[in-house]
Amino acid sequence: MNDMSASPSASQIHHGALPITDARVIITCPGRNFVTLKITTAEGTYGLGDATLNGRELAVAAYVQEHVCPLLIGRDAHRIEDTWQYLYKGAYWRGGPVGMAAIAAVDVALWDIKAKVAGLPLYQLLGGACRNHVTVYGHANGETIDDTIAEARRYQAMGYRAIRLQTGVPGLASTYGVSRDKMFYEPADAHLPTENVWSSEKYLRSVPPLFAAAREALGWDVHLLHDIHHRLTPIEAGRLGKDLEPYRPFWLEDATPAENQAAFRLIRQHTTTPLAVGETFSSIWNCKQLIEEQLIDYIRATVVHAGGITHLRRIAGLADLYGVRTGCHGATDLSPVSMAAALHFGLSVPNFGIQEYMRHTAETDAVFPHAYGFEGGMLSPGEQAGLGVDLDEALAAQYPYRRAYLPVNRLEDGTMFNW
Ligand code: EZ4
Ligand code: CO
Repeated sequence: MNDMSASPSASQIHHGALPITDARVIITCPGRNFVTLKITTAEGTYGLGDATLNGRELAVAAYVQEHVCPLLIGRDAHRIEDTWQYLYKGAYWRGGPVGMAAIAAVDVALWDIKAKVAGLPLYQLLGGACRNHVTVYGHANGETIDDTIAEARRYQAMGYRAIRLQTGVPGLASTYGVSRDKMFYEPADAHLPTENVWSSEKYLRSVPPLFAAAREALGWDVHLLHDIHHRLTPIEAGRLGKDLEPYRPFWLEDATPAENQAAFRLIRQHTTTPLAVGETFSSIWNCKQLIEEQLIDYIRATVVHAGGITHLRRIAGLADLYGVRTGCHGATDLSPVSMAAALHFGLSVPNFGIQEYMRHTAETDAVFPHAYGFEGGMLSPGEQAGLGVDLDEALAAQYPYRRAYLPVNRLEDGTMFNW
């Protein structure tokens, strides 16, 4: 019999179902913009999902509020995988950073709800802890090599076992990733984009001396990382990787743009320095070749920008087959909701590598009270049921949205960069 009216539907409510009764977007700017989805169920349990896309926040807010929230009302909050498939495949226009951040927000909010209903911290639903804590790396940066090393020592004193080093490039007025405010660096800095001047030649000369001095000063028992922010060609990145080999960096991050995944073959041919990429990726399709050809060592895709916990687990599963470990993005534009999700994920995934951790300001932490905490270079998600993060809506309302952009780069002759 082919009775269409009797075909099963995802929105049908079964025994034990938990109907979604409300879904809405909350935008707040406690120093920087955050977009949060709050999903509430019939029995009052609610979950939070982060939908922040740095510099394009309102596009995702509108996508979620106008196009996704109407689809959620009445659905069973427990059907996480089916909801993911419905939003991804049902959109017809699949993927993309805006759409995948929107799906991520729903996915994380539903995991939060399921774990709260179960009365367990989320990592328990993901298979339980695979390790005791989540090792994180912090950012030490300074105008000069000496400043950067002084900062790195401060991070060591705070207990960090892994530190990303960025230093000003002599001859360039400003360098992305190098800030005046040390603890709370915020790259989205202006009402209209700041324009930085870039020179790969000057930059390439500046990094090996930084690493030489850092090993001399800090020794070998600390992991040292470096972020290129997609600013080199593959062959330039190959050279930098080779130049840094004697100092054994933990990884070189975002060496070159990865729209063309095969570009990493060229880097790989020239250096044994481990490679990490993927903070801007939105799906498994952005890293399939990178992983299958073992062109990278760490995949940096995050919960918020790559389709939530459900999709990030899929990426990690593929990566595990090829010896690629996770190294998730964890900058300040990922709200505490995403940071908590990253910690539950990181604690439970077998092929965890390292987690980035840039601290949020006290204002942000007050808007998003949370159970996770830092100790001895490690983060732990805490034992609260769910994600262990809340949103103080009254406080959030005191910080209205402010337009802000990431800087752009031009070469010394004015050419728009990155290549
Ligand atoms: O440029 O989060 O590794 N961290 C980084 C960050 C990113 C910003 C972009 O939104 O590269 O500083
Ligand atoms: Co980065």
